[in-house]
Amino acid sequence: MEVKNKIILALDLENMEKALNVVEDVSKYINTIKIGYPLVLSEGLESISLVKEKIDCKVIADFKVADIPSTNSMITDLTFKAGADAVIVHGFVGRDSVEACVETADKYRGDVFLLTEMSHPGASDFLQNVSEDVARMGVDLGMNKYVAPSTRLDRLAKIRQIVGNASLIISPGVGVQGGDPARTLEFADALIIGRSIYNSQDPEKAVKSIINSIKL
Ligand code: NUP
Repeated sequence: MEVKNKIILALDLENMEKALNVVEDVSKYINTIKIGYPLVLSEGLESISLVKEKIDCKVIADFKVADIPSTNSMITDLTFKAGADAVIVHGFVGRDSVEACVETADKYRGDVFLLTEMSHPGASDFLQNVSEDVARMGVDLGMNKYVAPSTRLDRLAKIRQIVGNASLIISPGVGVQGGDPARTLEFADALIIGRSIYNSQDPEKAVKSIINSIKL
């Protein structure tokens, strides 16, 4: 997965027309789009194919899959059938649940991103205690794609250390949640950015200014 300009657009909008306008605005600079519950629950699972018809891009389905193995398999299967290129999966539910997603994704040659520690403050209540073990489990399973927070760089650095330099880490939390793009990219391979782009009056300009801040 080659993320253009190291920016993944989080398309958390509830209206397809608005979402497609943002996608079109940033299409020169972005080739990877993350779609999650806000868009899919508003506009349906076909949101994935509609976005891919609009611009040539990869879609990461942010469904934070966290169920028993058989249900995880079904969710993953439906996600790739709908045209997604990758799915984001929670690790805290355990090895068998994650394996179910990986096995199903393999049938579609799809990618699975393992969510280690989340970026919001509440992640330190419970998730932080297990996030290093989650990352180690991912390594043990031979996984090479991870999500880790830009809001706590010490934690991001630790997770990078565990998963190694050959793994791809994508990092949410830049902008509105407080993370810094350039500093995050010292440890992560790409940034997941939503509100700073789609809430901007001029999404293209917002993306360009983030790209400039990365290059400094
Ligand atoms: O730990 C995570 N933090 C996070 O913000 C894992 C995520 N998947 N996300 C998602 O990244 C979140 O659901 C949203 O889609 C995006 C960040 O958006 P924003 O804070 O840039 O608007």
